[in-house]
Amino acid sequence: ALTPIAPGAVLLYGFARGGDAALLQAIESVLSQAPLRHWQTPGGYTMSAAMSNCGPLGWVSGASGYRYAALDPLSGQPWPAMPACLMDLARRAAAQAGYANFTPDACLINEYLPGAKLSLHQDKDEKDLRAPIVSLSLGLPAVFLFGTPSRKDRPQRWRLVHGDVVVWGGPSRLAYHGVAALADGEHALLGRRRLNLTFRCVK
Ligand code: MD5
Ligand code: FE
Repeated sequence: ALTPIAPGAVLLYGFARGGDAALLQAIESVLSQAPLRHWQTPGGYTMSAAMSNCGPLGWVSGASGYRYAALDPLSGQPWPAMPACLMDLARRAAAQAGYANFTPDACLINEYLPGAKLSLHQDKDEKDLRAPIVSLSLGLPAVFLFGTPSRKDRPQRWRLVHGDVVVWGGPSRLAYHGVAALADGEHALLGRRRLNLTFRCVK
């Protein structure tokens, strides 16, 4: 089902549920090469979600700020290549939402354990803001907070479950958003965690 949740934002409910085992295997292979880690924010806090990346560019954070980098600061090596099944999923989801020829050059992998959250923020460090961001949710359900381009507006709450894909484009691309603290639970494939992958056109 294709559910519009805001102007430019489309929820593809269960879009990735069929191929989940293969997707997870590809993700675990990436994470064996570039392990999940907790970045420091520029303000000196440790993020509660753990992160890694695949593809040409990866999102990194530290005392000097946020940026996209071609090398993993932990290893000094390029990020692992984006597995074909992940690229293909992102492209098919974008096309279904009306964005033909989506070719992401970055895939950020976020891992949430119970209690982990992501504070309200905008994603605006990508060069071409006309390209959407495609996000894939796996594992435990999360409450996604979805506001507007104005921080003052109170966010709506959407429950995202295993296999859901959201395409954030148009006016939603610059909406404030976040993830509420993850509730404890057990997922058959992922155990006590949630993974979220975001596919982005950065350069
Ligand atoms: C997550 N990740 O569930 C979310 C899903 C991040 C992040 O926010 O930056 O890693 S991505 C949701 C998103 C992306 C771009 C725009 C909007 C939402 N939006 O307009 O609400 O880990
Ligand atoms: Fe974000």
